[in-house]
Amino acid sequence: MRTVLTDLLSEAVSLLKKSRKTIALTGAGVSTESGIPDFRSKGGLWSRFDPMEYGTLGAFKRDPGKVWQMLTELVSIIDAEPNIGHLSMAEMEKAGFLAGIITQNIDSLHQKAGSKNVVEFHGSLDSFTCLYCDSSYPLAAVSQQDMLPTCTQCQALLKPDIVFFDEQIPPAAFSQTYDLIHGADLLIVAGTSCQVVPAATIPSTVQAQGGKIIEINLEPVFRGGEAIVLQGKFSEIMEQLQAVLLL
Ligand code: CNA
Repeated sequence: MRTVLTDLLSEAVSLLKKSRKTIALTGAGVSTESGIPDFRSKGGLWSRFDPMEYGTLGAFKRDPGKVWQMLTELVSIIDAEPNIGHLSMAEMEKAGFLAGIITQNIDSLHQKAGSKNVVEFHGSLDSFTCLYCDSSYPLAAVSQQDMLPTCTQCQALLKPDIVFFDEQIPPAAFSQTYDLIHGADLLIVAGTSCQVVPAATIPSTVQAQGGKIIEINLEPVFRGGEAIVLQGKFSEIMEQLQAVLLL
């Protein structure tokens, strides 16, 4: 007898096989198994750092040292490696089952895993820009400095190229996202609590054009008939999906 999860996996695989264009929306939960804490899970960053005190550009400019206490935990991503879930998504893209990924993550692990078409909706921690003269620095150069990295040209503060809560989504990320959404009839929503707008509106945009949703999460956001909900660890579920899909 098949388990419920196995039935749902088969349903998901059949949707993936039928789909003309599948895309993915990923969040911090896809990288927890690579050792990077997410925001909202138990023990996540927001249980220790208040988002409004640590997650805004205003806070960063007011008290950069304080915001760096939180950023330091994320800078550890320089050593993080993609997990089997990231690798499976890259394989799905290579095999033609995934047109691209819109990620809210700033850790570049999808690209490290080999995914080619990745939109970084909230920017990336891979580089830093001087708040005064706009000089750009790679993360490797910055992480060798102490906390509060400064520009070697003008000594002003460096800001990571991530999108804080009070900043706009970079226009290029927006247009790439809407290019990807165009014509998508299936969206995999993985490891996100879907609480941060405008990224959180992507599932309903895809649904509004007749698209279906497959959700992968430890504690799913979509319930009932709105989505195929694969509840569990991203890496385990993606590995199973990929195995059946790429038989
Ligand atoms: P979130 O609000 O912390 O939600 C994470 C979701 O993932 C939750 O629903 C969890 O249940 C789920 N989850 C956790 N672990 C797993 C797992 N192993 N398998 C499946 N599901 C899991 O994070 P969101 O991405 O929704 O919020 C968007 C923020 C988080 C963006 O601005 C990111 O920049 C930011 N962020 C990114 C990183 C990163 O780049 N790795 C880390 C922390 C925060």
